[in-house]
Amino acid sequence: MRKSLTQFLVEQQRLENAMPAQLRLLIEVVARACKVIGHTINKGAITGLLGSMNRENIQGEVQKQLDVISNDILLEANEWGGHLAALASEEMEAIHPIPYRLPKGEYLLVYDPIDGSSNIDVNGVVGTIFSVLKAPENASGRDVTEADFLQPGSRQVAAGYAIYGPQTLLVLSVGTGVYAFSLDREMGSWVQTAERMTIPPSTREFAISMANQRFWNPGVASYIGDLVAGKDGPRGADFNMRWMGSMVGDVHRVLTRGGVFLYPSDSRANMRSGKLRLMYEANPIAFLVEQAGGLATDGGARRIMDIVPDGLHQRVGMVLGSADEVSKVIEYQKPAQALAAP
Ligand code: P6P
Repeated sequence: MRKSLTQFLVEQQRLENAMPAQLRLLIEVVARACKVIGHTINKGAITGLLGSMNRENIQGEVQKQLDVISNDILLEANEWGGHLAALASEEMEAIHPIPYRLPKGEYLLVYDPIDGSSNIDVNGVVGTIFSVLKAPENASGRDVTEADFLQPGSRQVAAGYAIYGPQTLLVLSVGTGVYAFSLDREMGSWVQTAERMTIPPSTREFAISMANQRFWNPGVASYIGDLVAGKDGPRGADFNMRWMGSMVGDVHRVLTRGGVFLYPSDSRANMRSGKLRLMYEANPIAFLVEQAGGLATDGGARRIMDIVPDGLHQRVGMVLGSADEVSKVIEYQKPAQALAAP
């Protein structure tokens, strides 16, 4: 009999660093909301919910109907439980404090309701990414502010994603390794199908959008050039490339079989700080990647989870995955480095 998500969480409560009841409720509520989001996306064409709104989000990106609907699903699912002090989302410019009429809790939830939403209309893989922080001690007696969210990723107490693909999976860590749960649609429940997922330290597979090649810094250009050169090149081995246009999809492949994923900052005016958002994309993914034995940096030697955010929607360059390969990317970033062969 496979373990349910509830059984997993109860077991986590029995560990020495017992999971607090509010955190357990938070994860169960988010997991339930992801079931609803997955179902809503799955029926998108039938219910006429594909396509875009005629408005943009804070990122200046055209919002899909399902971006807004999924944002509200997570908002409504989490407001009543008394486990959160506030929420924040890619789809909302400001933070969303828990209304005064409802009980407030100790946690902050930051999420991207649908990552990769440009893939929705073409039936591509998309996902929901979430990050959990503790509200500052002194926040209990006052209104929560955006500044309370601006904590480095190393302060996360839990993180995860749901991935809506051929399978609907919930991949989660509460700091004791990475676990995956598959949605059993007949029972409507999450059942554990992977435990302590581990990223192999080396890989022959990379993920980057080659369309941006002319904008990369010399280190990235040289690193990717050597991968593409294959066995006749400096690396002495052939590499394979995958790019899903949905970070959750690429990251799940890396967590499952290794690889290196790169979305570096580049010379474009709007990409000098990178594309991915630190608080609700880079940090939760970095938490999972490190829990699985991988590395996650800003493309250089700066660890994603060491970055102190200066804004809720701050962007960052990102390189993550198999530790040996991420270390190589860092090596290539060193100025005018005469790089050793493999
Ligand atoms: P591009 C989705 O919008 C996202 O933030 C990530 O999920 C994905 O890896 C990346 O952007 C895709 O970016 O420039 O290839 O469209």
